[in-house]
Amino acid sequence: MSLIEIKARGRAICQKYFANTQGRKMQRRDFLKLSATLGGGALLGPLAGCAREAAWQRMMQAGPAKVSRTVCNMCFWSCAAEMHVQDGTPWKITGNPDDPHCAGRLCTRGTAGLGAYYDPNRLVKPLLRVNRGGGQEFSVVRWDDALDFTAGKLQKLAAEHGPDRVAAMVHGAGAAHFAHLLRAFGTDALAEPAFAQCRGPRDTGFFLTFGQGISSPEQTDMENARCVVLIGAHIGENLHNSQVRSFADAIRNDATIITVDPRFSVAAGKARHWLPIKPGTDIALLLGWINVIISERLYDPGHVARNTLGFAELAGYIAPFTPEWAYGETGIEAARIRETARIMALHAPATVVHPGRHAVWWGDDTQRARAMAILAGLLGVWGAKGGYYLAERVAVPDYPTPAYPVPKSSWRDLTLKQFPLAGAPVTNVLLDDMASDAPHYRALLVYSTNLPMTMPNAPAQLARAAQRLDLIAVSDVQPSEMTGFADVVLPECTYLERYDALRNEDERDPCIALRAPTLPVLGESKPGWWIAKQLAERLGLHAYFPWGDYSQVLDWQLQRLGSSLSEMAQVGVKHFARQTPPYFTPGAPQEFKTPSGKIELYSETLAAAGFDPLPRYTRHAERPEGFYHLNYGRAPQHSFSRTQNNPVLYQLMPENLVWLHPLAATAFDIKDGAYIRLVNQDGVVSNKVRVRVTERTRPDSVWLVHGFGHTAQGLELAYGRGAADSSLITRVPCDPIMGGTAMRGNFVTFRKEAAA
Ligand SMILES: Nc1nc2c(c(=O)[nH]1)N[C@H]1C(S)=C(S)[C@@H](COP(=O)(O)OP(=O)(O)OC[C@H]3O[C@@H](n4cnc5c(=O)[nH]c(N)nc54)[C@H](O)[C@@H]3O)O[C@H]1N2
Ligand SMILES: Nc1nc2c(c(=O)[nH]1)N[C@H]1C(S)=C(S)[C@@H](COP(=O)(O)OP(=O)(O)OC[C@H]3O[C@@H](n4cnc5c(=O)[nH]c(N)nc54)[C@H](O)[C@@H]3O)O[C@H]1N2
Ligand code: SF4
Ligand SMILES: [Mo]
Repeated sequence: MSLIEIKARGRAICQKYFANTQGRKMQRRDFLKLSATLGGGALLGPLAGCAREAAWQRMMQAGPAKVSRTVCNMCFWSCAAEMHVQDGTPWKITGNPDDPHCAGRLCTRGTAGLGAYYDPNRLVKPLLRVNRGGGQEFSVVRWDDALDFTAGKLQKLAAEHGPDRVAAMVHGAGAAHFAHLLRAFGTDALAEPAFAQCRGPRDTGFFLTFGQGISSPEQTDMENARCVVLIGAHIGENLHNSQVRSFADAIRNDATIITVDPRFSVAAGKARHWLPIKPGTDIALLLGWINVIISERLYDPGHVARNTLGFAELAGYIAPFTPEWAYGETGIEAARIRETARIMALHAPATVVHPGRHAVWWGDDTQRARAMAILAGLLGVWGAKGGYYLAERVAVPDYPTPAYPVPKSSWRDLTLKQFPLAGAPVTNVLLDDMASDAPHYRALLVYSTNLPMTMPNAPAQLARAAQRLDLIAVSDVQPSEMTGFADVVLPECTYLERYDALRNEDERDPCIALRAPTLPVLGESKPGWWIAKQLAERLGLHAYFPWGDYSQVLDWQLQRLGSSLSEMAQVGVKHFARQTPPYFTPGAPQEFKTPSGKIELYSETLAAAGFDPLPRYTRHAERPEGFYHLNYGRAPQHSFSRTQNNPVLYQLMPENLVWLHPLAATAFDIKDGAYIRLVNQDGVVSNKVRVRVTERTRPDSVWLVHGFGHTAQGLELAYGRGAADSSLITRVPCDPIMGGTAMRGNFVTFRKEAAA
């Protein structure tokens, strides 16, 4: 099929698909039609809900579907998937039944992958900025021009300042190709938003306590738990496939669910105990719980003596933090704090204190993670059945290439001065530098991350950086907000059209999965590995990319694991035997990778770096008169800011709504369904957004799903729909320990819109 044909087909399908719904309120009927299709596990490609009859007819007449195997990239859970193509026409994507990440069923977003493939707004040709500093004008260029331009800028920069002066911000599986390229070039400044905008504080807090961070998938043994404690973690709306399943197992097994959330989340609806905490006071609750467990001696003294360090210091420190004290901070009655602490201890070690994932809340987030880790450590749940299992990964060998040069400067030079215990490069440190008057980093490569909506205050900083840097190169699949800052746009094909590095993560049962092309490449878009290799060749780095096609690398690795590319094409997922048991032997001494080899309740490492060795509770800013906490999170139909333009998911959820408590709505005389604007504490005004009046949020907070409110005009469906939490998050303290950008301490009031 030619590009023109594919695009024409995509357009026609998409137009038919939402012709009835675009520009007006989505009808319940439309939703049911589609969700019925989705619920049945068979999304009829982008045809669902429009020409359903025709599709059925065709299916009945068509031959058997051809199935090929790959890995989903609609979010980072990376479920193994199967593409079904019938008579040359993509039909549906389903889950690989052999995959522990999905157990054969993809989520809403995963089944909508064809929407990403056929999105008529996709980038299919390289672009070069016309006149820098002017408007956003790009001209379509040949790949050679785009690659020569990019490599030329990098070479000039290396000659004048050194290759270490290039930084990259990357996310997802394809990032590995660009990391390899830039390490070979001579820089180590490769930051992911998954650290300082997401999991960094959690992993740092657990690392300090247990000697290792929490991985993805989180090693929570919910299917065997008797008690699950969710602090914020809004599983169900946060839709990580097998995690939702194991949470459902816990519910089915009648485990006691304790949910701490200022909002009546989906998970709270399944909980025996919902603790609607005052936002920002979780450390007080955690200290109150620890106080109960210690003062009532609800811990196993044998475990504490054998496996922990600093219990005496903790016990002394915790004494004043009684449940009565915690009530004053959190608004949760002392009796409920006692009761829930006793339940956790009763079921320990089969108690999952879920570590959460998006952990950048208030700026003392590593300390909150520490408090959670201390609670888990006291209860002895690490390495215990029904607590945290011990994860393992497969030893996938690296394809042999020369050693990387030692960069002349390291990301650590800038970062550790500010954030001494940052275990990974910090995006905001790099961006602060690039927006400063004399930046150390002079070029930025961005791969698969939409920084303007991902990093608070990024648009203004990127605008400054664009004035100062020699190069901003962006690889994306769609004309996102980020591409608006690019000098050169390198269009990647979607995950359905390419190979990527093997999925190899810390698992309960070690396994690998292969992302492989399942559909023809659309237009001139190219896989990330190809783009990286082409740049390498222009930079004289052939030796690092000594293969012709990335499938050779994969086959080489797979052969050494006793498999092959052709076997993986058949199975999609391959399992390996565990080397060690998934749990510690009960009663035996345990070993941790901390300096002391024990669970560090008291942290010498923190003390030595000048931080509180035991978690300190600090009060955060109170909301100003007439303002409300801005709370945000996920909806099952969307991922971050990447799916709002997907025609299938657009149909399911075209805009976000702002949740207001009836008391707030009454105070401002705002009706359910009205459009309003949100105005934050610094006077920033949002797009207009529709109101949902509901008691599911606390009277002091509003709720918004992240990812909406796009300003990139090339995203024809998503542009201007809903409000962007990211634009309203302007007060952003950083976690002093690891640099995470705290996003929760922002407040909004309301501006009414004249009825349209
Ligand atoms: N559908 C979908 N699922 C996703 C994603 C997606 O984009 N779409 N993204 C994935 C990724 S990368 C991540 S990191 C996760 C994020 O998902 P989580 O880790 O679950 O997110 P959090 O932001 O920690 O938690 C959000 C919840 O915290 C509550 N909350 C707000 N303030 C407070 C507070 O002060 N205290 C307490 N206790 N709770 C509070 C909110 O009401 C909300 O219910 O989701 C993952 N799953
Ligand atoms: N305000 C606010 N900010 C947040 C969050 C929040 O809830 N609110 N959540 C935080 C969290 S938990 C996380 S993990 C981060 C996530 O942050 P990001 O990883 O930046 O997530 P997205 O917003 O989905 O942006 C992904 C970009 O990659 C592009 N893309 C998608 N697929 C591909 C592909 O296959 N190849 C290439 N080259 N590009 C692709 C998309 O078009 C999009 O431009 O955001 C963080 N920032
Ligand atoms: S959880 Fe859903 S979107 Fe994420 S990888 Fe799995 S199927 Fe894809
Ligand atoms: Mo995240």
